[in-house]
Amino acid sequence: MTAPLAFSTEVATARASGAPIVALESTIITHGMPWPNNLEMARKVEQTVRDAGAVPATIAVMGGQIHVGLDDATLTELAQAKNVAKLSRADMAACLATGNTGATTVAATMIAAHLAGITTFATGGIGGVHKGAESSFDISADLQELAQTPVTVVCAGAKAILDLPKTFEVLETLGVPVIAVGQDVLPAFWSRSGPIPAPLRMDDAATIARAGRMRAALGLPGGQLVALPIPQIDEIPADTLAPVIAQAQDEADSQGVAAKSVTPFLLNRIFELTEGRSLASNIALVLNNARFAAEIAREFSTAPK
Ligand code: PSU
Repeated sequence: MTAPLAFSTEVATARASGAPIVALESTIITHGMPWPNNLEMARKVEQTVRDAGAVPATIAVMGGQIHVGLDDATLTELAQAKNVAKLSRADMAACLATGNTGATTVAATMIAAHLAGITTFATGGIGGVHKGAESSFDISADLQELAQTPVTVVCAGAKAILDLPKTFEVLETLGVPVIAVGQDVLPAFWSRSGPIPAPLRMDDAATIARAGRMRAALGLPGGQLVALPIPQIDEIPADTLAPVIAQAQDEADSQGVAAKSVTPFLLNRIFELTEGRSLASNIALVLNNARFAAEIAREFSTAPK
């Protein structure tokens, strides 16, 4: 049995010619943003990748296949679909076996991208260690995936709803290179900077691609996490957001929100409490990440093998 991959025409053509491809996830569409902003974001992010000289491959599970690249009709259908599963490493094969529809998180998108030979992936923010994890044990499978699957993931940091110091401690323990772009502190998703020093700093796409190839040459498993700060005009300062995040977290705790529902619940409450400002920032940072991921993908594709 081989992995059931289904490529869009655009992605199949890019694979045949060795053109750079950027993987994109679908949980951000189905669970991370409200309709119809989610579809608008998904289309814009694909166009941003094209404008930057690479081919977008949005990934989702449908009809027993891992779709790598979605046409506009499928993207539109997915963006409006209800009860879509949120897939990570644990449930991807089960979703394929049952023929259900599933959106891929960072972890599942990395698995699919690697199967498809795609080196670079753009998202908004990875999952991580949730606040209160010392009693809930809620740690995203995204972190383990970064430790074992060789894909370079471009994000704007881990989402600021998480316990950021613990998230980066775990990444360090797992041996994941965490690279801040152009600054010495890690960006914090909606905000350009946070209190955590960057473990590594690189200022250009070529160096990041070279480091990725070097990791493979050393026989080290796993990927790289690239943390690109949100553009200044789109950021929400961390101290403006802190009380909003705290309120959303309190509500999640008192309502007993757990497991896979925590991140979508918090993102939605922060959207409501900021009257949409958090969503505008989230979209801006995803577009910024997509553009930089396309640059990295181009560096990977032009480098001598
Ligand atoms: N980036 C965003 N919004 C999102 C996500 C990323 O801007 O909703 C998704 C990704 O799919 C990531 C998931 O894998 O959030 C993390 O979920 P959890 O904390 O349940 O692991």
